[in-house]
Amino acid sequence: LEMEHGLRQALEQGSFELWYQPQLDLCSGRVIGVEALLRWRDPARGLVPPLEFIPLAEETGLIVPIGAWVLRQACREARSWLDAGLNPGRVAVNVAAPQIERGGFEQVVARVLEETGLPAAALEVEITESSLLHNADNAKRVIAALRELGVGLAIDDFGTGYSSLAYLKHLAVHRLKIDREFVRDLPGDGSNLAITRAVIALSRSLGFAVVAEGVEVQAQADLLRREGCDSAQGFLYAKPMPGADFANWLAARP
Ligand code: G
Ligand code: G
Ligand code: MN
Ligand code: NA
Repeated sequence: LEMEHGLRQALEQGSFELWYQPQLDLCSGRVIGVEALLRWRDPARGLVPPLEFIPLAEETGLIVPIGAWVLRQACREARSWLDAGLNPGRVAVNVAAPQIERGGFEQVVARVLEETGLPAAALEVEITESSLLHNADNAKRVIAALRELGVGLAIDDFGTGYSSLAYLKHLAVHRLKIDREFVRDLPGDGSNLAITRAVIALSRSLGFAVVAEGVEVQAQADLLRREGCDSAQGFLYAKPMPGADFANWLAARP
């Protein structure tokens, strides 16, 4: 109850911030996108990571206004990087199941794009595999509407749920994110290697781009590139950082 009060107060007082982690093309080394990651700066608790408050935000429905703030802030910051002559690629925003189930999500996205002046093609929405399956008919409708707008769609934590690639093909999905869990023990772990290979091969044959999460060492990047994975995100390249630091990081690249 105390944390719920804290979350409401954080929304009112502007105590949320977004940190950003770049995604790189595994062949060219170019930045192709950046994921926005929510943090809560609480006077008593310090910088609170999302796993400590997002479950409660989802239960209480507070994720709906928090998620709208995340979307607006990410689009605003991405617009400011474009205005500074930087090219961050697509900015990827995490979206939780209640935001989609509530109805009107596509209208919120359209309004935020209009207000911030960010081109739809510069935005990607990340939806977890499990939240997609929660209410499949509604999710399908929302995804079609986002595609109509020109917004990209990525399936987050892929491989941890039970959706089939054939089902995703049926939806207007652009990219799959291979969950960090499968990447962590590469290249040594044989079964994770088999899963990663299968996901990449099937994704490619169905026309999805693939991004691997949690890439920490060069051997993982090399293996993923060899297997045909398009892009990667992880500590090997950069940790999540505040927006101003990300703009500097981007500006310093050749
Ligand atoms: O940045 P960190 O590794 O602590 O993030 C942990 C998880 O929190 C991420 O995997 C992501 O799924 C989730 N997360 C981060 N930011 C957001 C957000 O803005 N909205 C939602 N719904 N989830 C987020
Ligand atoms: O939405 P998602 O669960 O994909 O969010 C990515 C999370 O993974 C962020 O919380 C980020 O801090 C974390 N992360 C990003 N890169 C790495 C990495 O290379 N190693 C580990 N252990 N965590 C990472
Ligand atoms: Mn994500
Ligand atoms: Na993920």
